[in-house]
Amino acid sequence: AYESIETGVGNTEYSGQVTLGTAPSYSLNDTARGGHKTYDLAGGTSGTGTLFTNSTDVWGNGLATNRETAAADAHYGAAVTWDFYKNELGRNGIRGDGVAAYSRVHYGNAYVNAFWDDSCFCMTYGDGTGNTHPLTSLDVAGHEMSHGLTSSTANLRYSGESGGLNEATSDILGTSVEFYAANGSDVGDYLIGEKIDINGNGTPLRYMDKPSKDGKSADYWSKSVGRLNVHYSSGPANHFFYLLSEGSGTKTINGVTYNSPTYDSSTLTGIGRQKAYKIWYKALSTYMTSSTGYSGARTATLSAASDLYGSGSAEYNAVAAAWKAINVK
Ligand code: ASN
Ligand code: ZN
Ligand code: CA
Repeated sequence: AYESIETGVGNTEYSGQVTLGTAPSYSLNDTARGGHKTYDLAGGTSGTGTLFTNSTDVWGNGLATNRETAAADAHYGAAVTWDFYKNELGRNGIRGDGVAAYSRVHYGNAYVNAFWDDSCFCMTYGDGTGNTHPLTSLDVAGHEMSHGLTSSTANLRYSGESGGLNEATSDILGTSVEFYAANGSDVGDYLIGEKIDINGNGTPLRYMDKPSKDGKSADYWSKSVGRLNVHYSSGPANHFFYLLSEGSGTKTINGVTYNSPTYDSSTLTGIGRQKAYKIWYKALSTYMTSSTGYSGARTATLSAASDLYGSGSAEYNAVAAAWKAINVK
């Protein structure tokens, strides 16, 4: 689904060979997508860094030892996320104003994180363990950029239940971006960070079909869920999204086998991820507020499903059933 009118070639670490916006010749500046630029922090931890420029229009070599490689991944991730917002959500950039954020790579030394920052309107990526696994995979880029989208819409407060919903929104949209790209090795999955080897043993950072597989996340809502770290209280909402998209039980998608349980032992049939993310986005941008928790997210998504597909539609009923299946009634 990803196309570029530009001619730059990116040899990424995680997404194979891709096309990049590189105008004027040659810099990492995507003029077709709000002028999104990618900068080199070169180990620094502040400031904007230096815009990536090049004498040829080939960027990176697929290896983290080449410092353009992480830049190619980050630049590509921002472009696909931009296209996903535009073509799937009908949104012109993070704020809906056609203006791009920017990306910074090579933050610090062996820094194992990536983050969005409202104050710079930018995304930042560390180089990961041993500086060999930069945090620039497509799902992570989509996750970070979607923190900007959440800030521009519901602005879910980053603590308690609203914080879990903020995190889940980034996982839901980051995952949706990965499926949308369907490019080369990015076939799409319901795992977060499966390519960055953040645990050193090949396992992903998070699992949407059964979030507790990470050892920390909750599968279901309970009164105590809001006391968890936001990256674990996101679990029930990620699980909701998986169940709404794909249904319960065992399912193999693009070679990955999932097994998604339900709180009430109900059997669910999914409505497909495209309808699911359209419902989530409409809820986020129309009905959720900074203090929305799980109960409010249920109401918001039911209102969104009603707007999009009709109250009492199969989609509306599937939303209600998926919330019940994670113990939100
Ligand atoms: N990578 C993390 C995230 O986007 C950074 C953080 O904890 N805010 O959630
Ligand atoms: Zn996050
Ligand atoms: Ca993934």
